[in-house]
Amino acid sequence: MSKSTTVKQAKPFEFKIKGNPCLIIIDMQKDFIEPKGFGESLGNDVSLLEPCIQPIKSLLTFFRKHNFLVVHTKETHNPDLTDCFDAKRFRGEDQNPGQLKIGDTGPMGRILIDGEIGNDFIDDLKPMKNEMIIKKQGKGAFYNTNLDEYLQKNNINQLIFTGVTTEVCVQTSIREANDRGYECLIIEDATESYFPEFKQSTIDMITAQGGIVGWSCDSQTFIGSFKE
Ligand code: TIU
Repeated sequence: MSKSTTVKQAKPFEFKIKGNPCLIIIDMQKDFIEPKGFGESLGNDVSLLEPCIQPIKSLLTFFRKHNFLVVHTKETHNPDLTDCFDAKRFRGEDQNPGQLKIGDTGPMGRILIDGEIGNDFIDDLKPMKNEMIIKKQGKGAFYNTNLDEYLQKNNINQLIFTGVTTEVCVQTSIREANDRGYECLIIEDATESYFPEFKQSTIDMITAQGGIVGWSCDSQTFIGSFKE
């Protein structure tokens, strides 16, 4: 059990595990990680996100082995787009008239639409049947979802954050979680951004000022702490 585990090398100081932690995997969907999805439609080089896949797989295996809770989030919209603000859907349309936007049909199906191939999780990180999937329309995992309720019901107080992209959906979700009273640890090698410098800045912002938003460490440091 985790009761006495401490991640001694966490930044800005040790992270004491006080109960069972929950692994939060943010938006590991083809739409962001594979070509011809939403991420690429925004002009990004999606190959930059690939390095975080293996560390997330290692953490997922570890959490499953210990029977710790796992939550997978998914940025998604209904096919009729009634749950998508125009401010999100049409952002940048005038600047990039030829680009696919949310709801348009691309090679992986309709961009960011629930049930389409591109909107599904990548093959390496498919949820198991017993794992919670949180569908979200915003960047934050708590906005307009029942994530907080689900975590409270399961007596979770500490969240281990992974996924993409670091400064958009991951950072928004960590800030939402911190304001709701959760202790948050971001796993540095288990998150990526289309902008490496934004990833580093995000981790620095989270851990600065005595951990104003949370803690950080890498995946092997986290897993290794349970063996000490
Ligand atoms: N564009 C970008 O960096 N991210 C998103 O739109 N969503 C998530 O971060 N998942």
